[in-house]
Amino acid sequence: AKESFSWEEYLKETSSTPAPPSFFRQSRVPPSNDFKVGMKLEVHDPRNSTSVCIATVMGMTGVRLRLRLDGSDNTNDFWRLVDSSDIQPIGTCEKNGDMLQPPLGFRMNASSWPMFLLRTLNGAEMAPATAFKKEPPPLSQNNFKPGMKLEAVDKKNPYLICPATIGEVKGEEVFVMFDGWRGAFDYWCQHHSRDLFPVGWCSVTKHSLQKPGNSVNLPKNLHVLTAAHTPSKPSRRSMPAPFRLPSPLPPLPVRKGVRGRRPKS
Ligand code: MLZ
Repeated sequence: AKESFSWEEYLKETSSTPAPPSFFRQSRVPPSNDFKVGMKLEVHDPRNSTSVCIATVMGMTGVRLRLRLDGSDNTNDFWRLVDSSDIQPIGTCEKNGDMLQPPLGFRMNASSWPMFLLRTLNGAEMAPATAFKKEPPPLSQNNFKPGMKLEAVDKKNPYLICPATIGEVKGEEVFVMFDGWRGAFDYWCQHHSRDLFPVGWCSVTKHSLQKPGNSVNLPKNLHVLTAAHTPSKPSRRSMPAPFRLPSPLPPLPVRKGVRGRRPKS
């Protein structure tokens, strides 16, 4: 049996430090999840954010909801935090004088939307207003520094939260690197992205946290790497000894699809 991932050990092993919780756009005390599977709510269509749609809670993990737009197919589920400003109780839209819209890619003829809406809401269990928590305000400045550890949503597999490292900081943006995946899942995002969490978030909110992958994260500037830069005491996760760089060095795979040996999960 594989032992589960422990930040404490991993931080020691990698001699790294977590980004302070105050750097994240997350509540210091995580909200409670008072939703139930099957409840309906209003949400901004992620593919067309100006329109407000009806969605059903299809699943939950920690304080994240897996949502499906009513009238859409089952291939476009997406995730929102219980304190996301993208979600609101049913009735909010009408109160604001707006109209509920069919999702982009509505399964039926547009003319059947009004009747579909009536049917989908008839007898539906609506999420109570108390389940919607206030979104934390955006932070004034980007305080992240390269090397800081965090927990981040894997945008290619958005049900996963994985150990990650800040790779670069540029203005309002940060480059999120997933530990042990050789760059395959890395992305740039705003420092106040709701997909970034402080170390320990998953554990407190009871969301599962993936283990780092087992590929070595090769530095981008591999050509300047010499034997002198290789760790003298390799940790469990570094390359097996003897670690010799082939000469001449092969080019690093850069494009999607060229990456022939993508590490398996
Ligand atoms: N096993 C899957 C998921 C990997 C998730 C990595 N997250 C940083 C894959 O290899 O695509």
